[in-house]
Amino acid sequence: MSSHHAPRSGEAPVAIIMGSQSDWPTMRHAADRLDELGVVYETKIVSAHRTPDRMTAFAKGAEDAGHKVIIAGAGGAAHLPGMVAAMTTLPVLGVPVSVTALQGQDSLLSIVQMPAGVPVGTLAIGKAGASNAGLMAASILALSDDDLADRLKAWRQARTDGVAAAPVDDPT
Ligand code: RP5
Repeated sequence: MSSHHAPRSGEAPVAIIMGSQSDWPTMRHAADRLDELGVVYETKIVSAHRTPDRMTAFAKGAEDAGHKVIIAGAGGAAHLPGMVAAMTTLPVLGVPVSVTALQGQDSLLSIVQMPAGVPVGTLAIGKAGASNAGLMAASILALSDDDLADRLKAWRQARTDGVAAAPVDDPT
């Protein structure tokens, strides 16, 4: 029996936010994992630099909106995850997106090196980081949702079971 309290209508436990439309091809991999695990989420474009008021309203209202975990992706001078983390105590998972000549190294360093007291859980650059942010959001929610914990374990087991014992010439 799950101890999870289902979200009220319209509430999404996970918010996936990103600085730009151009981040979506990366950030959609977080959404894909949540879809596979049956976790409800919202997606929003929120830019620290271009829409700072929208960012502030989102971060200050995130808890009241019913969000439990925030996934924030941004490229370049990626201030979005850290600025959102400055305005909420919800867990913030930061995803560096590779969109500039520096190929995500810039956003990784912008996101990861937070001052003590304002944590951002920083994932890998790009698709792998977005995908793992989705999985990590699910594992956080699974702490209080036994059914989700079972789905997450099954998801991981399926990946394990999908690894062949030996390589073949043409895997397709
Ligand atoms: C960042 O600048 C966004 O997160 C995006 O990764 C990057 C480039 O944005 P666009 O110029 O493509 O809108 O703020």
